[in-house]
Amino acid sequence: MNVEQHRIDELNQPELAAHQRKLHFLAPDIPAFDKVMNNLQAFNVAIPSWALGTGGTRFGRFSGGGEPRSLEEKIEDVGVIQALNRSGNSISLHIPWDIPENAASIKALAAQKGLHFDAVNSNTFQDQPNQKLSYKFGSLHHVDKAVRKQAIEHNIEVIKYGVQLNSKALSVWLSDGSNFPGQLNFRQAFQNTLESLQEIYAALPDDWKMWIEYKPFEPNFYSTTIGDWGQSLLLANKLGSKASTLVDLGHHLPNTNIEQIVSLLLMEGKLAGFHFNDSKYGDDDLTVGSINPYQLFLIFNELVEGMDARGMTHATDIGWMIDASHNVKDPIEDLLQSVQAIKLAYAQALIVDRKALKAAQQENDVTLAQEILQQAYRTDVRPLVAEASLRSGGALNPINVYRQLKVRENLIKERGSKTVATGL
Ligand code: PSV
Ligand code: MN
Repeated sequence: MNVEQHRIDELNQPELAAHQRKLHFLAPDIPAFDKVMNNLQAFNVAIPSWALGTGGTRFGRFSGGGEPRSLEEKIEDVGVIQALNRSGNSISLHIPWDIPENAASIKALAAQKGLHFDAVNSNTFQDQPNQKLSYKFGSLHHVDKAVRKQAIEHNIEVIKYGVQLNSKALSVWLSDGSNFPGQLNFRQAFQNTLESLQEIYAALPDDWKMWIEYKPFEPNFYSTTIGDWGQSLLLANKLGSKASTLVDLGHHLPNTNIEQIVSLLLMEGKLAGFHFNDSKYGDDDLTVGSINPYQLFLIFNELVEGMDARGMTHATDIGWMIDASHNVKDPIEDLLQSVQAIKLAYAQALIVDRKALKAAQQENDVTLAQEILQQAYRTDVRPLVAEASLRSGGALNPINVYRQLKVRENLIKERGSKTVATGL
């Protein structure tokens, strides 16, 4: 479904006066207003192709209506998101869930919607029909060289698909690990993983990156071979400058200080980027900002400070991606909410009084340092995010416009009420 610009403009109209009132009230308190606006307008988050369908759990799946039945339809859905919020201008593919059979036409369709392709993700955590060897006991870390070879070849094939689409990064997440003590020789598993990754790394084009994601548990419950940021960073350092560590917010044990991890990875030039989501217990894949928006702000606070310290461009120098999938919401609404939450946290981080914070830190003025951070966090920055969207041609309130346009109802008419998208 195409969302036409004039419809967005029309539906913005009734909200315009209230928006301008709120913006005029807030603007004098934002010293670098134009800079904040430029940053917000430039900021985009990649949409994962696997989040456009309804997610399931191991207990079942309740599919929603009008789910995309093909990669083309997923691109259409991302096009809707991009039209509404002007901050979702790319799509990240998971292979083989979404194989671009005809790269040229897929690329053209995406371009038509103002989209390009972000990182490509390999999948050696599931067995595919007709696959020769099983990944039951892992892939790149497997004790059997033949299994490792098969998994290496899959990753190289994924790079080839990515090259056709003009992607620039391979994102690797391994479920490799063990379920019981004694099952695995940790050193051997790590060495096998390193050697496998080295072969994949050798196949990366010059201008490509390899992003190494870590996760402490699930689907293995005793050990994961790339279980934390230390193990990922170790691999990235051994592999070379194209390899770095990808932080998925849901891949930490409870109460981990993720913002500190982010700060140090940035300092080392080894922060690949993010898979954003939120969680209460484990890798819950809930809507970004729905459980712990303060943590999200603290992460963005470190990102802005750390990226500025290295002279990096916020919008493009690391990978920003959502990795959430929900089982009871409309996936497009869920993604719109996630992007919105990310932009709010980013806006709050942009308005932190850095000079004052630095001075307070230097003086060990703990109270003042906390006040400064919370001053930014407690500022209602929604008018800033809405204004950035408006200036880029998006909706003041994307969810509201989405509902008024009856996008889901139209998709159900077009695609039916019992469609199932590929993914988890
Ligand atoms: C694993 O939990 C993960 O975070 C990886 O990024 C996978 O690619 C993705 O989820 C699959 O949903
Ligand atoms: Mn992830």
